[in-house]
Amino acid sequence: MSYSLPPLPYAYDALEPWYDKETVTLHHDKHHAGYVNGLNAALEKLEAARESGDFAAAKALSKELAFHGSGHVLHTIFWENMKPEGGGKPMGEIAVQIDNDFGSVDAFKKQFLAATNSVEGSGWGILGWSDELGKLLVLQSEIHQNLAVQGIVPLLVCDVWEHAYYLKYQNKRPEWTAAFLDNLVSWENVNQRYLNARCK
Ligand code: MN3
Repeated sequence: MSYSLPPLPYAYDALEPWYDKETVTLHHDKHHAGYVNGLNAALEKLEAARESGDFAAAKALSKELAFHGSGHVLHTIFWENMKPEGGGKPMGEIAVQIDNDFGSVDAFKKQFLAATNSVEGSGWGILGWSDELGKLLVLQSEIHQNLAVQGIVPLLVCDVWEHAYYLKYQNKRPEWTAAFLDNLVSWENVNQRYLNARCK
């Protein structure tokens, strides 16, 4: 089985003016597609290794799997996390849990933006649910997979690789992350992901 690039859940220009059509098009059709292709290539090479019994490349292929697999997963969540006319306040059960774990929506937003804006190099800001810890956590991710707390289920992810914002926002990463949170986030999607992730 191989994976394919999921279509965007809205038109390429649907997130204007906060997220421009040119960036969305390149980001989805080229960058996200690259991670899908990389994931499929890693899985094919691992299958070939199992067939031949030659695992000389196991270390490199494991890294490829983590990088491209995480890239595909995070981008899939990222597109679904946004909608036209998004932003506003968290709603539903996620709003209650944010109050429990961060004290207030405002405190959560400040922490999320501070963490996301200070990612070293390429990476992501992530709001995730840990069923083991019974808690929401704000995390940074370097590239796609480093600095994770194991077992976390990403609910809200903000891409801060330069390809995600540089055409429109240039070096002003905080303007991109503020636009994402204030004008693009679909809290309905984040809340549904929280409900799906929460088992205990
Ligand atoms: Mn990206």
